[in-house]
Formats: sequence, C-alpha cells, structure tokens
Amino acid sequence: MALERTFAMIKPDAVKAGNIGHILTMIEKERFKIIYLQMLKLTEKSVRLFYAEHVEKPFFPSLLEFTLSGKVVAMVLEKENAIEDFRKLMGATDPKKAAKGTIRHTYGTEMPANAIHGSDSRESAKREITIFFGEFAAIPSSEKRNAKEY
Ligand code: YYY
Ligand code: MG
Repeated sequence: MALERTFAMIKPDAVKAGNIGHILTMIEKERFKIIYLQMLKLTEKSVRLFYAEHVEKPFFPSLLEFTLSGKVVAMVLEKENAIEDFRKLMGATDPKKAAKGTIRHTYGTEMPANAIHGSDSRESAKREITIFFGEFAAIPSSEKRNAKEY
C-alpha cells in the first residue's frame, strides 16, 4: 500500500491539560511519521474555513468558541493508510463513546472538547493540509523525487 498523509490537530483542551507529549507518543507508537508540526492560535476566520462543513450546524457556536480558546498543535502525519488508521487511533467523535485506548477516550472530556482532530477522507486531508502547510505538504514522500521533509 502507498504512503498517505493526513492532517491532525491537538485541540486547546489537550494543550491546556499538558497532554501534547502524551498524544505525540501515542501517534509515534503507531508508527505515524510527523512530517510537519506547528503550534498556533487560530483566528475566527481560519476556524470558519477549516470547519466550513459545520458552519451552519447548531453546535458550531460552541465549536468555534472552543477552538479559539487556546493554542492548537497542527500536524501532517505520514504512514501507509494514514487517514483511516488515524481515525481509528482517535476514536469516536464523542469521547464518552470512544473505544478504550483511543486518544479521545484517554484525553477527551465532553464535546466539543475531544482532544484531537483527524481528516476524514483523502479530499479532506488534502484540503486541511493545504490550509495549514500549503499544497506541497499534502504530497506523500513516496511521490517526491527529493524527499527531504523527513
Ligand atoms: O470528524 P470529527 O471531529 O470526529 O467530527 P465532526 O462531525 O466532523 O465534528 C467536528 C467537531 O465538532 C467534533 O470534533 C466535535 C464538534 N461537535 C460537537 O461539538 N457536537 C456535535 N454534535 C458534533 C460535533
Ligand atoms: Mg470531521
């Protein structure tokens, strides 16, 4: 299977609780390679762009407030089958329903505070990586002649 990239983001609840290191350890233990990583505070405009599919949903105001409540850690991860495998490692959206051993079960509390984001499809991964790191960052190492990113 070919290498694939996904976009992941440690959310403000997990950053505030001091769980960046624990979450990165879980990610690296599952053999995801961290290709890009940046800590930043989002703006309202960037949250509206990132969560464009949810802007009209009833939960959006609370999601917006939560996402703006502190710094996040944005990442590009690479692995075979990265998108699906990362969704598995995250667990269900609601941390109370997430399986034991998943990041959301371990470090999430109550929606929208579910500790982590991961792209849900190839299309989303490309879109989300491009927002944060540019189009070049979305292309897997195996498709680059000079894979100097890692
Ligand atoms: O992709 P994923 O993060 O698992 O869930 P989405 O349905 O895309 O929702 C994005 C984000 O919004 C979710 O991580 C928490 C929040 N949210 C919420 O607060 N209440 C809901 N009923 C659904 C989602
Ligand atoms: Mg989603």
